Amino acid sequence: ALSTGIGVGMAKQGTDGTTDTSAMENLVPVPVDVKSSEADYTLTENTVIEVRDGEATGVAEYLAGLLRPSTGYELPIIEGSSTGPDGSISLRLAPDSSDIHSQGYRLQVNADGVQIRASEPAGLFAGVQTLRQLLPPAIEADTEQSAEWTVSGGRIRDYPRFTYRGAHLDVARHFFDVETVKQYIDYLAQYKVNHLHLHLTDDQGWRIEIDSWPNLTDEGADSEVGGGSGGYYTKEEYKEIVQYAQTRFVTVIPEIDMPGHTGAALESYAELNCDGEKRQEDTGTNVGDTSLCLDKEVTYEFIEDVISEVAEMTPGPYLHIGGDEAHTLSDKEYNDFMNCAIPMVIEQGKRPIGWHQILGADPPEQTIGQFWGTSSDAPEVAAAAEAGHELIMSPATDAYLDMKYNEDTELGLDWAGYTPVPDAYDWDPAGYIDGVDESSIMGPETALWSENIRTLSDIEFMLFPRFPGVAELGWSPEAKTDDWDEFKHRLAAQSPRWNVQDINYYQSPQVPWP
Ligand code: TNX
Repeated sequence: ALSTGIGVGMAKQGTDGTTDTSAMENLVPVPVDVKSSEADYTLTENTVIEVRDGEATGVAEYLAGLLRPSTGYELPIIEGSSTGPDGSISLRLAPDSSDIHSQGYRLQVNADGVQIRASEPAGLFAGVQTLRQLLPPAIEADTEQSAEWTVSGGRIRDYPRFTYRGAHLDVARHFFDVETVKQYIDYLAQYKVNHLHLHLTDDQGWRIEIDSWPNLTDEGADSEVGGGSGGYYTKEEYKEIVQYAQTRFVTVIPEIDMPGHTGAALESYAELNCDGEKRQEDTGTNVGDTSLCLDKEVTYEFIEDVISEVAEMTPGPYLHIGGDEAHTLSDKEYNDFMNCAIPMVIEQGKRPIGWHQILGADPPEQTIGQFWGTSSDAPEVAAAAEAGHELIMSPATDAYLDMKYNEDTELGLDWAGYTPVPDAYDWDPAGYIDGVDESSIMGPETALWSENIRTLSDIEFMLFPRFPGVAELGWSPEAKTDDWDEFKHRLAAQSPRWNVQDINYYQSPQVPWP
């Protein structure tokens, strides 16, 4: 590989003038520190994956799972210190290196092999995602390819700007099966995003089995926007998603939206309605016209049961209780309700998250607000941050990937405006809201609402190419993420991989595709 000719605003080119898709200069997210060299390593049928520590074996297996199908090589995982005749990929946990951030890693490639060092398995995993991009795009194939499996030479030192990097998926408006969610998780992992927020309940469907309230799924799950058949995750399936995510160092955050957006629960149980009658099935896209009945004791028994069952099947530290668009309630009613619900989450040992309206209830300091506003002028949110609340940043103008790219986009919505590809990248998670300090920001999170998103292919179209941009804002240093004209070349260099992965991405004319 060449190491010259890299100017600002120009991705690295190969000798034939085309973008060198696997150059160290073209990584997304861009690492903290990169020094490329000419000393490439070539993977062969003799390469071994070497781990020094049992704790690294899971990551080694994941890596082998990525490399074996396309290379057709055996790539045995060997514990201890041994090198194959043609070198090895070595994954090393170095707990003594206090200079490595818990999610960070160091990667070194020379003619003898590849070494990834980290203080935690999560860091090794991030390093593996980097290694993946240093190989030719054909590495993404799921069948054997004939290629020269060259890894670009050099050294990388890398760690995230924000420890929290999230992606939300609405499985309520349209239901997505376990396989689709697993694929979504894989896209997150590919771009070093480490939290999956599942919007599990809404007016149009209840998507998670709750033993103590079986009608939620017996009656409340068989619908979706447009009248489709819906669906839900059994507890076993939910655990399968959680475990799959764990192998990719992704934490699942379940959201049970309340007290609004509860039409599916109100349709399942008459007693949750103030008038004692079951609500009609909802297959439309109205928002804000449903609420649990706040005057009934059974409502609080219901949320306590649901919160405790969801907490019990969720190993991650967070539980999201929605709290958006409860338009039928007064501020006092809403705040009183939240001041009952939030302690229930804390009681279950989870940290509560809510859409940023929840901060208006003046909840305990550990409550996290997820900002979904459209303006930098949000004094209530700034005041809550000042009072100690942390924020997850999902501004609808930039991070709502259900917004259309432009007026010609068929999928998606436009209530927050259009979000062309540069806009999803041209913002700063820590600088969006006036008067909020970076120390209050946990990190960015993309949202993907599914009013008219029905299939994996639809998901891919809205995600790519915007999602890798937001993922980079979450991972990479601020000083390296403020130039769309530089980023667009690295983004373009990802597309040969997406082609091999068969991702249905939007071929925006604003990206200089190779
Ligand atoms: C607003 S954002 C909503 C959702 C919709 C979304 C569509 C938020 C907290 N609530 O109910 O699906 O807009 O973009």
